[in-house]
Amino acid sequence: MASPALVMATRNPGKIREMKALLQDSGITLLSLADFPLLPEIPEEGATFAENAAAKAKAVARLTGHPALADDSGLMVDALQGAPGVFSARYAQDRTTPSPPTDADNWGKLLTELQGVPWGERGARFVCELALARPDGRLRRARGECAGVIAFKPRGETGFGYDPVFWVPEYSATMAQLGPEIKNQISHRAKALAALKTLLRSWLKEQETGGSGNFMTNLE
Ligand code: ITT
Repeated sequence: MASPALVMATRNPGKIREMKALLQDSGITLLSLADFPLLPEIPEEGATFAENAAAKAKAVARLTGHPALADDSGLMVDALQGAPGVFSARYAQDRTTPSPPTDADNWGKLLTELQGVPWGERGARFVCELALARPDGRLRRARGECAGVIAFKPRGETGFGYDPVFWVPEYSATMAQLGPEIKNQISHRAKALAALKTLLRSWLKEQETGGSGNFMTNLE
């Protein structure tokens, strides 16, 4: 019997790599948006991580006919009143250049904004909102957070996004120095996914046995 399939509703390779590692022993076949090239781009227009994740998961589940897992995440910095927040991926976007900023552009801008801010005021947290949607419209969400401090300079090579400047006090290292094994134990993404795992298994079991909902692929 084919193993049940879940579509990861993201184009971010860092998120895909981590979700794959976090679900590696689950027996779930993981599909990504690359498996559905005809899918339209789903705009992120919500004011919160939760709204964006829900909109992405619902659209992808409806269009593909598979349960979909969307991740809207970002970094909230205390000294910047929660910025860059939902704009984390586009923080250093330059209006004159259409290409999206690189991770280094984004954390470079963050370090510039925080110049002169002392260690004690550099608190921040990563936030991850996951939304799991079924093709019939049912939706569940989970949130995970990971607290840290914005370092004065980047360190480490692993992970993605703001990891090189995110200092994890418990390990006296940046997230990018910790490597995937430790990151996947403590991250905002790992915590949110842990809260959804039981439900995920039961929904996929229903899919496998044809229990409920229409799981036919709508994009053939
Ligand atoms: P999708 O919308 O296709 O999922 P995206 O990169 O546009 O990809 P988001 O809008 O959720 O995703 O932006 C999240 C940004 O927050 C991401 O680009 C990173 O810069 C940052 N981020 C999220 N999780 C992170 C993590 O675990 N480590 C470092 N940075 C992270």
